[in-house]
Amino acid sequence: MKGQLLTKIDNRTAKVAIIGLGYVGLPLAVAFAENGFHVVGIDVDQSKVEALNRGESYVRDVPSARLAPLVTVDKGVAAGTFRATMDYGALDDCDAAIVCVPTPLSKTKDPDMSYILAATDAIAQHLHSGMLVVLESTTYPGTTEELILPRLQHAHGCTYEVGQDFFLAFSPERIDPGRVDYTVENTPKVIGGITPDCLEIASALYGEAIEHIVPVSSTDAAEMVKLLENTFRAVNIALVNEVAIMCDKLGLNVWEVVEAAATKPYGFMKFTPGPGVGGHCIPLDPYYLAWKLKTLNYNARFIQLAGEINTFMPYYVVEKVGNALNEVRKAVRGSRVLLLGVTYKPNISDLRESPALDIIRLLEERGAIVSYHDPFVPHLKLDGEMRSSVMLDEGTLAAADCVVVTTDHDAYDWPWILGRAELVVDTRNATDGLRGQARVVRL
Ligand code: SAJ
Repeated sequence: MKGQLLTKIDNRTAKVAIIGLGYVGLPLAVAFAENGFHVVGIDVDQSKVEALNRGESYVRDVPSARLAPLVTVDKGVAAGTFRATMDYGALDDCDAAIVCVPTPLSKTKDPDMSYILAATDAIAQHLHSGMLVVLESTTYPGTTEELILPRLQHAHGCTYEVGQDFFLAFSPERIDPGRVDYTVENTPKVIGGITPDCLEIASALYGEAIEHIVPVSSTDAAEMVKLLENTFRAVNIALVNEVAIMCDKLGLNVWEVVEAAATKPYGFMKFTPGPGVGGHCIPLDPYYLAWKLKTLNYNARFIQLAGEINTFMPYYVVEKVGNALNEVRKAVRGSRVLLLGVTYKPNISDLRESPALDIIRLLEERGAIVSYHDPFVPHLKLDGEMRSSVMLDEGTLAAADCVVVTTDHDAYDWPWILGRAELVVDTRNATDGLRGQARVVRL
């Protein structure tokens, strides 16, 4: 089986299935198709499947102009192709299935494995000899071996020997939406296999589309690599957030301190304070690791503490807004507060876990009249209530008792804003070095 599969990979006759066509799956599907493979994308969302088969991309990192040439109706096309479907039956003639489905947290911050399990059970129904299965979704160490392997070994009433009849690996996704310098193709790809042959085959396949493969000794190790990467970020962001709080108490400018520390050419990595931590990775991934260690009676203290500090930051920002209003003899209650930028990081439209949403809630709980502007978010639904971005003009700025810079999109003209706002609480140091009529309070 191994020889046959390696040959099909080498001559690109191997058919590749990508399960989950989001910001991870679609770029990967296109990368394989552009490298000469016939790729079938499987997703549960019919509108996505139909859009993709029309050559229309909904993922910013994959322009439609790049997708369209790969979507073919003529199976005779020699080059690589891509088509999307909702039918897992497509796996019957696929040689590889790569799972790129979400791994959210439940309300109690426990891993929600439902998407991975649904995909695994669907693959199991179509598992056949000589198939490679790879999981890319971020998850706790042990998932591939403990949850996926058993379901595939006894697929549809048969017995399949891993490393003989089928091959199983884990390879963490390293997609950073919106980033252009690092892409699927040029970001090193860590891979761990259940057996050495599993690793060899997965490495051969990814090696056809990705420049640098980083093999590790097991799927558990590969799962842990990803969690270290993102826990590293969560902990260091929490550290610099706590440094911001300390600098405030010491009467120091944390931004000056961070910038100066960042001149150290070795042994330091710059992180900046902010209003909290958003996104689909950093606030969530570390809790997958903490959850696993809890089952082993170990308390991952850095992860817990980082989570506490990062989730405290919206409260801290609201406290600063209250103090800033107090300085101009205004109460939070009844004051008009305008947030600039509600996405979780600049120049994207993603609202997931955005701290700006917590700041809106907290300010309204204290009686403020809150509005927002965000060029990427014309409308948003917060706790069931639809809201719309206001026009950003002299009127809205003049009417605001306090303007809060929550996300520093490049589109903002900060000198113009400072020239028209009365009071600005800047959580991103976006107005650093700028002067205007506005009184500016920074983190
Ligand atoms: N943040 C700070 N201070 C910082 C860095 C980030 O407050 O110094 C905040 C951001 O405002 C945001 C949150 O943390 O709200 C997450 O920011 P992020 O830059 O980590 O962005 P993400 O969530 O898109 O993280 C992705 C991750 N990519 C993958 O998981 C494959 C992460 O591993 C990348 O390192 C990160 O992009 C990146 O470097 O841009």
